[in-house]
Amino acid sequence: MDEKERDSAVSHAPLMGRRGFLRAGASVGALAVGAGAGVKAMAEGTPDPLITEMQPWASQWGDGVDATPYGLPIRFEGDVIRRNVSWLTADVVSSINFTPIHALDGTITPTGCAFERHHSGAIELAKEDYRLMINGLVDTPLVFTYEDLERFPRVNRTLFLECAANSGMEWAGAQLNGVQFTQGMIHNMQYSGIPLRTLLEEAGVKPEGKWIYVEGADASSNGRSIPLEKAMDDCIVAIKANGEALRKEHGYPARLCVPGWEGNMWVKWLRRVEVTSEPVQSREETSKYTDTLADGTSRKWTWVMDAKSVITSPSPQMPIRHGKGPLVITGLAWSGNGAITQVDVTLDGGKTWKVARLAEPGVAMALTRFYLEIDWDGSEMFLQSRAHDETGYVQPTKDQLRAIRGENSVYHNNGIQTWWIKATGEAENVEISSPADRGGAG
Ligand SMILES: Nc1nc2c(c(=O)[nH]1)N[C@H]1C(S)=C(S)[C@@H](COP(=O)(O)O)O[C@H]1N2
Ligand SMILES: [Mo]
Repeated sequence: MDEKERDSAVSHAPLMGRRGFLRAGASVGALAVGAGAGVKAMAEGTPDPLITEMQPWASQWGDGVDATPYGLPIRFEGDVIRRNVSWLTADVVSSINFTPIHALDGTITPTGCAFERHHSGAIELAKEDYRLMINGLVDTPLVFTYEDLERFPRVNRTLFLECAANSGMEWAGAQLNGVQFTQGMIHNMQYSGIPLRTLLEEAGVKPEGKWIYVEGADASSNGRSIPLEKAMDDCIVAIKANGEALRKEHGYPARLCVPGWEGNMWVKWLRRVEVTSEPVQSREETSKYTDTLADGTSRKWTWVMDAKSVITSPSPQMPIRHGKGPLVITGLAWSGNGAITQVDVTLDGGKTWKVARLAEPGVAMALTRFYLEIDWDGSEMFLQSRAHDETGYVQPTKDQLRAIRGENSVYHNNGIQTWWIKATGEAENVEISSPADRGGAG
């Protein structure tokens, strides 16, 4: 910027003059009131100093372009962070934190606050030290370096990753007071990577090959068996997320994406893909990530994350502060079986449902944002959302799930969430039996 440009930039605001500001303020206020949003109009005799007085940010230089080579959110947003649940986090290197979904909008999860789950800590693995081996029932066992991976044709795909244990603490009843904790083991990123199929075809899968066993370079290795059909269909070896290198905690320099399937299978720091004739029956698919049913038996190979939705605001961490009148209800919906086609919202605990507005048409295996704008009369509400996906599947109530699964399950809880919105605007995680379960009307 030369001196002349600087002068015009600095003098831009004052040019308008006090009367100009007043007029501008009044008309904006009138518009907003016309829209019913209740924006404080300029009350007579009490001008708003934020409008009428010169503010420091309009009379001083802002930061130069060299101040922040790689930016973080502005300090006023310092509350929008990953959090953990202390009693759940027995040890931080073998634990989990949660995405602040209550405070986000749209569908892409900012990488820096996308939840992390690791079994033996987030490792630091340099690209130069990265090797990906394909072995087992293949014609030619192969080892790829990171540079090798970069030379294969890439795809881009936006996908949600949900930990199978998301909402797992809610099986026996409402427990954690915040959508970050009840549904926050999820993130949604745009991945760039190489179809796993391409790499498997490079090695040549033998006819006896029916499964793959994938493992990571970390101490836990997090090994999982995946049917070859899925591996050849849509799995991706991702080398970028949201346009940039994967973060260390999300598996730098390469991780596996298994669209729509439980997060545990999305092996981070991917080091080996073995083609096998049978599943390996690893720890992660026998003692863990199986679902105990009401009769005490357990079922395994429940890979797909079924359709689910939740209202992110208002919610316990996002109480209504503005009183009655226009209220934006918003949330997220997703399905591991395909695109979300519809989301219903009830204000009265399931007696009556309204169809919410999808911000964009549902994208298969990615998060979908929904909104319902209402005129809140200030009375209490029992807010719930219910997702439908392209297979015709409708998200069940927690009672419907418990009828089959009992209360000893941990994983795959996709039941309908209830927020009790009080007249004060505060919200609480509660459970109510649905009218259908009570045998009542509606
Ligand atoms: N190598 C390796 N991969 C792993 C894990 C791990 O501990 N090690 N955790 C798994 C689990 S249980 C989940 S839910 C997802 C979490 O991915 P994220 O940390 O990107 O959220 O990674 C999976 N992949
Ligand atoms: Mo997980």
